[in-house]
Amino acid sequence: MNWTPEPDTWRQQYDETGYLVVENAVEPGLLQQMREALERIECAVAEDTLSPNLRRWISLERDRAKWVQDVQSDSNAISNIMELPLFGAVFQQLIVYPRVLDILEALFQSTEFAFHNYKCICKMPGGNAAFQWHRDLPYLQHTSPNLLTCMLCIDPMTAENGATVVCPGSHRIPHDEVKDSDTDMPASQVPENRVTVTCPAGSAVVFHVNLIHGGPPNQTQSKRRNVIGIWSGPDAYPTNPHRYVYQGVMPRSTDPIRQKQIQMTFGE
Ligand SMILES: O=C(O)CCC(=O)C(=O)O
Repeated sequence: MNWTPEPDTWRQQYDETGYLVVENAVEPGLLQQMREALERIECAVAEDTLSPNLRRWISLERDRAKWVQDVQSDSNAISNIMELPLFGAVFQQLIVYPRVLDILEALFQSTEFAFHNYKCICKMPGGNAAFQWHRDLPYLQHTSPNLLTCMLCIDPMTAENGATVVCPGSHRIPHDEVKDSDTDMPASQVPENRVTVTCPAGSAVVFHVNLIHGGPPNQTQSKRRNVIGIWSGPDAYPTNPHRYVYQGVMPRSTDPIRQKQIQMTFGE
């Protein structure tokens, strides 16, 4: 499938609403490899064959139920896989995947953006993994809000399977007005202008980390999985002690030392 970057159109759409959907952002072959890798992780969890070093990054529905208000579940379905690049080469190479980098470069309007982390949010059949309304920024703790969330849809997103719901324009808030409690916002505080983002598998859904979003549970018998990346812009540095694997690499940087780092790390 041909890929024609449309930086001006992307930027314009993103500027208007704080989010952007780009179909075919992941080629079918790569999508298939990611699905297979995720299936292998699922099997290994079910068979309890993952090493503890990897197993520690996986939460099940029943784990999630312990820390999310009003969610009850005893399901052993996977809910979240953190530190995805540790789980296979396909997820490491996703850090330097050109189509995604084209979109990020257009939205940051810079080559000097950095990788933060990749995780996979799974809404499995029978699960009740609704996502409360929230902004991503308070989780991230950076010097500026110039960060993007880039969700890569492994499966189609539909209203029935728990597609992410966004509030267009809600990202326009001064940095110092974003509250720690914005990680869990009561529906009464959320603007009525809400859009359910439906799109085919292989789409990228990219949004500003201050965009209010959430999502209902999956009510179908099919899986709904998103590989979610966070990326930081040139003026956004972390202010907490946590670091993810590969955090800080800059796959589009024009700095020769950064390019050498990418080449030595990912062989590009
Ligand atoms: O997967 C989704 O629909 C939303 C996930 C999300 O909001 C998050 O990980 O912050």
